[in-house]
Amino acid sequence: MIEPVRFLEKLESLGVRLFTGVPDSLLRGLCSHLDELPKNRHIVGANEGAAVGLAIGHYLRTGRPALVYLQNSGIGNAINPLLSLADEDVYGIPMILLVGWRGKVGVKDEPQHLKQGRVMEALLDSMELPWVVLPRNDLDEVERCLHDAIETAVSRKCPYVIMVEKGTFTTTSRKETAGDDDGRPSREEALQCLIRALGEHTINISTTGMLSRELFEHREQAGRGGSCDFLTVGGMGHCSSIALGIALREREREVWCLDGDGALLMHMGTMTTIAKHAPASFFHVVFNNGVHDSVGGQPTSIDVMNIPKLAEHAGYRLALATSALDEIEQHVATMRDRGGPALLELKVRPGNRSDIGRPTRTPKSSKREFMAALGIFEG
Ligand SMILES: Cc1ncc(C[n+]2csc(CCOP(=O)(O)OP(=O)(O)O)c2C)c(N)n1
Repeated sequence: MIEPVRFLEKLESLGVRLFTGVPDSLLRGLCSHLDELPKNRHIVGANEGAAVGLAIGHYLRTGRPALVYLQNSGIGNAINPLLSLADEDVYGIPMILLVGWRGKVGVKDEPQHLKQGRVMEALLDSMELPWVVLPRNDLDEVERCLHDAIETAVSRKCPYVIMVEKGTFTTTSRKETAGDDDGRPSREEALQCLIRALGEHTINISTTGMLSRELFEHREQAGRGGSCDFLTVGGMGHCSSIALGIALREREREVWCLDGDGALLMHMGTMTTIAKHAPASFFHVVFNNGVHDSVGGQPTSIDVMNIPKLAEHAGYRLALATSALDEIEQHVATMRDRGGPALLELKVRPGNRSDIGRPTRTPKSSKREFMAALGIFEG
């Protein structure tokens, strides 16, 4: 396995001065070291395409390639600026992409990672990007790989992809957050409290990562299948658009979008679409722990922003915030009273139970049940 510190030292010795990306659990060890770099050397992007944009700007101003890190599920966000700007057929911008390879054939993984993992090689080949798998045992080989990658990127003037398999980097244990939480509840506690306040008749769309796992487990334990829950297991950042699509055609029931701060930031423009189309049945709850908790707890940029103010300026009818569990029920009642689109920021602390389960149903059977609960039966 590779020590992240040595890996970063090597990259710095090869002239890499900017590290930017969206965190991934396979890169967890590396990402926690990046967090310790000064703010002008490490930037967590709002999404993977934005990180590619940062790398392009960095090259234009310094003549040096940056490193962009991401999970392979984020490659879709990056394809546009990669192929239509950085590509050697357009501007020709050197950069290194370090990509966590979820769903690699032969490695057990969740359904949402399997297709993306399987098509990775063909996808990179069809993008005509040079790529390699990072060796993980011999440090000399790792150094040669990095050296070749930078040399190729710089001489060909193109992005160069390094794929990272599971178990490549060593990880240190997660930073302790207890005592640093101002008494904020956990995401799971806040979720359970919210679900109680919502009752049985809402449609709930939950965001990517631990929140969906916690929701699923809660339903299983409560003996109800969660048939009115749709888990956004992939497509991070699109939970609110899915909820909007449903709310625009739903007359009877409320649609509650259960979002994360990282996911909200990833495609924040959707908030204006929500406000513009303004379904009265749309309610947005952001579980704000300030970090990408599900993949290792790297900070998001949400701390520079006031979420309720943002929602109000975007045009939501109402926006509230709390970190108190005993205020949730009253806030839900107020939102219902005023009607949507309305937003509630729940300030929660980072972290999750280590034994949290994973959805046991296939995505297809969950979809069928969800649609049937809405009275839609697929042919
Ligand atoms: C496009 C894309 N990029 C990255 C990921 C990896 N990923 C899964 S969950 C997650 C963090 C989500 O953070 P947030 O929305 O703040 O929720 P939290 O985990 O903190 O509850 C990330 C980065 C992904 N699934 N999809």
